[in-house]
Amino acid sequence: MSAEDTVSDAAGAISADRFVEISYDDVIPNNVALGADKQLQRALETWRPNYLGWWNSMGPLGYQASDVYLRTAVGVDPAGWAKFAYVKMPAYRWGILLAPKVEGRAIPFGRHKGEPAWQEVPGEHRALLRRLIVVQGDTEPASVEQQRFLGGTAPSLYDMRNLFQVNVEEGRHLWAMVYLLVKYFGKDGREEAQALLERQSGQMDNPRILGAFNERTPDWLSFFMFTFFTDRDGKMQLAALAESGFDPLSRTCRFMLTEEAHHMFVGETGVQRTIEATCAAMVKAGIKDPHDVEAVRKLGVVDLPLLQRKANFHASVTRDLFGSEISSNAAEAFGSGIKGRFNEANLKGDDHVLTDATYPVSRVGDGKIVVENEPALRALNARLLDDFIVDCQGGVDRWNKSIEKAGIDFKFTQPHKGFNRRIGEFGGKRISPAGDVLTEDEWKARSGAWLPNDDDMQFIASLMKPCHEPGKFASWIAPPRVGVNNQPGDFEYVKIA
Ligand code: BYC
Repeated sequence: MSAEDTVSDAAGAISADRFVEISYDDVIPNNVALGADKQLQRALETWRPNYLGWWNSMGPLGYQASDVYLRTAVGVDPAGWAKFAYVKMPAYRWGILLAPKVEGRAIPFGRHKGEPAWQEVPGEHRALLRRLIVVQGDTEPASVEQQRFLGGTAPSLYDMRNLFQVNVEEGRHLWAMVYLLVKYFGKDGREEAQALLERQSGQMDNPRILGAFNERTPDWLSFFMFTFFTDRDGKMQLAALAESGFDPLSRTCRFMLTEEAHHMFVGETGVQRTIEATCAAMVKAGIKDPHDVEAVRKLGVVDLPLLQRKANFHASVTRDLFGSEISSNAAEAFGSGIKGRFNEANLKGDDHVLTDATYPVSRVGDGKIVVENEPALRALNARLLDDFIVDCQGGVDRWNKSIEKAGIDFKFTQPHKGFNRRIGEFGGKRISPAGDVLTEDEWKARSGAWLPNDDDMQFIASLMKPCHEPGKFASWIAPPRVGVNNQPGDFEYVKIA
């Protein structure tokens, strides 16, 4: 039985009423009646081999012939949308899935507030809309490229499977944006769809659009931090786009958010399990001081100050993804009803038009950090960034609980918003994690203690040894509390071929 058959069988086991809306008979699984739109179907079927070519050359290195225990979306009902089965990655059923249409939906914000949501691209906002869809689409394959080499050093089959799950779903998110481009933007949409496969993470001549997606993801700690912080930018941005007055974008993003939750889970629990392994080893060896780095590293686990430096790096690079705090692009996207705020439709206490509203924005003034009120419309990126920082804190608090439980005196903190920024109000300014404004010399003298240094990276690299035996885990990471889909501890998540 082929991997595709396995998934079809699995999908067939889903109750008929849920399954009926997704066609898995088509080459491209979908719930958008693709078969009824021959031109679109042809365009996507033309793009598909190019996508598979990209996947084979830029997707996970190795393991493409292995059976991986993956979930595949088989419906858009939140109560039962996915099915687990062994699949070979190239046979994953990448498809086009939109959340159900809400009849009578109105545009929830901006100048067009209250008008019926658009089912077609509004001509006057076409360029802006296309740009946002392209930027969103560009991040998806970029992250797969960044994570290409990680399978070979997976600390367990469980983690390897999670990596591949994230990868195939980022691939599906690319499909989601390509669907919008090809269906709604004609020839230039098709050209953009092709260009999404041509830019490459970290490539000098043709890099990915946003900074963080050209950074390397060289090791598993980077992967966990990336999925904790950067995938959470994905959540915030998708949530803002899910509010869009352009209904197909809204519906697409709403379904993508369902998948995104797992990616952040992988990141949060990956760091958590690393912390647990460190604390358990320290307790066992009778080491009380988390800053006794030499002693801790000898145990084959990651010292907590190093994890803090990794978090500082990923938090700050990800914060740059929100763009400048003060942005006329963001004001225009909001005013025109294209991109809302986080949780827009449920925000109480304002008019969702924001003509006269203000928002407090932090910046450097007179050698110290000041907070100034700015027109809320122009400060939307600042606001989304603040929402993101709040969202991160829940995970950081849970990490701290584990440390506290182990009786170790250490607490993770998020660095100040201005720390290590390249974009926006703090771009190029020197701010300590505590929020002090520094001179260049002070920064040079102290930043090695705040960001991963060469010694840290070498130590992490020394830990990155594969552990590919079912039920076994590398020394530096604890097993998960529950298996994927409640599978037992020694489950063979990847049958390495
Ligand atoms: N690097 O007014 P500005 C995800 C550009 S992650 C390089 O400051 P704006 C995922 C900007 O493009 C979510 N360039 O900001 C996670 C603009 O250029 P143009 C991805 C940058 O436009 C993990 C110029 O600077 N989705 O899904 O208000 C795995 C001035 O821009 C950067 C989105 O981001 C940067 N960091 O907002 C997989 C949503 N920042 O247009 C996936 C869609 C800014 O003048 N994108 N620039 O040539 C947007 O909403 C906006 O484009 C941004 C920027 C929020 C990114």
